[in-house]
Amino acid sequence: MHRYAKSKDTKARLAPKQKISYEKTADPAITEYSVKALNWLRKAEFLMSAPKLALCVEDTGYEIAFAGRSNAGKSSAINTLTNQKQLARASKKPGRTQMINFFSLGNPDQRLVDLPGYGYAAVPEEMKRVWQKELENYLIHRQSLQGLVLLMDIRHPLQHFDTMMLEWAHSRKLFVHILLTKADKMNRGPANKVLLEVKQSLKKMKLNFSIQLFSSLNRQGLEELASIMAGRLNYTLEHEPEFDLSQIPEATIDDEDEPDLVLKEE
Ligand SMILES: Nc1nc2c(ncn2[C@@H]2O[C@H](COP(=O)(O)OP(=O)(O)O)[C@@H](O)[C@H]2O)c(=O)[nH]1
Ligand SMILES: [Mg+2]
Repeated sequence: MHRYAKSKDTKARLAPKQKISYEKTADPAITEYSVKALNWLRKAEFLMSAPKLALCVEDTGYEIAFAGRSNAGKSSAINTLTNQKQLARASKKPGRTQMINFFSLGNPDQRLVDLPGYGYAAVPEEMKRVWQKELENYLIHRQSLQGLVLLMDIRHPLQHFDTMMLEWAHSRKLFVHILLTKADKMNRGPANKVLLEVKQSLKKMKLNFSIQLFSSLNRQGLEELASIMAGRLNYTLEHEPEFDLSQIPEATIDDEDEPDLVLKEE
């Protein structure tokens, strides 16, 4: 037998034993900026709900909109990000959030926006058509829109509407940051595998968007998201008081979701 043609078994036995380190390493996402950004995001207050673009708050300053299929976790993510249980009214009934909801961040010129979910099968056809038109109107004409956070349930990423939205955002040169939500529903290995697969699909589609794992349940990915939000909304550290991350109380969300109801893609 050739000396290099060893069986897999032999190779494994001859491989140097890897040392596994259990030392805690600091999460690189937790920076002074992210901690202060989280503190700032806690100032979120409900501004208003608009059924259509014409009735939205004045189109000045900066805003970031949360988009995704119904039940993807948009409202929960906004609640977690702002550390307010009820701010965006995470709903157990998918399709209920049919308004464009605005939240100010201590200043009406810096806002988060909870968009109506797209693609929910149980909404009557006519209503769906009207809503899609309004969503499109908002996305095309909103001057203060600095970008989108596109949320996809980690168990069902890149469905038809998601891909449409991503390609459309790319064609309009709109910034997009993708969240694979409910990451707590999977173990770390499989979750990272999905993350890699989605990254590869995006690359194939020539979509150069940032992406991360996120969970409102255990707050995974919170600091990373906070930093990105603050950066896009032009938040700066000047005149910010000292802040201690450990003083943020644990956020809680409604227990389990109802996945079967929303998996139907038309
Ligand atoms: N396990 C888990 N469930 C979540 C998470 N985020 C949201 N959910 C649940 O998913 C359902 C839909 O969430 P919601 O925020 O209302 O979604 P939206 O329709 O996109 O606004 C609710 O039952 C939430 O409790 C998460 O990170 N982990
Ligand atoms: Mg919602």
